[in-house]
Amino acid sequence: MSEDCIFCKIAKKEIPTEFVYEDENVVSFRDLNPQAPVHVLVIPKEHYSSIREVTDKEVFAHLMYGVQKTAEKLNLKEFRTVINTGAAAGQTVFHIHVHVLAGRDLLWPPG
Ligand code: DGP
Repeated sequence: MSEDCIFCKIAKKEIPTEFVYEDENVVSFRDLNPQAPVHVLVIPKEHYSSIREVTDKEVFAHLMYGVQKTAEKLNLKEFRTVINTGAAAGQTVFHIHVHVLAGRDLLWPPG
């Protein structure tokens, strides 16, 4: 737990949040500022600021499993996953998270 980390507080249920998926390692929940009709964040319960700070490779497996289970729960067949690393790449919350986006044209690169 990192003090003042909003995602740690969500994972610890200190901020009431409806989870799409939860297991012993990860939770997922809807993004506050959705960029697509479906926009869910998958986070580990353990605090790591970004992909760069992860020291246990199991965390990556837990995150991807959380993505799979989240997609299953929401019946998503096609979706995009995004991980922003660092402010210049658009990271604003420094607790690693995987964005799961669906429900609109998500082809990349656009156009
Ligand atoms: P990123 O830019 O990759 O760091 O994404 C952070 C996302 O987190 C951003 O899309 C908005 C979302 N977010 C920030 N604070 C909260 C919060 O308190 N609750 C929820 N559900 N989402 C949040």
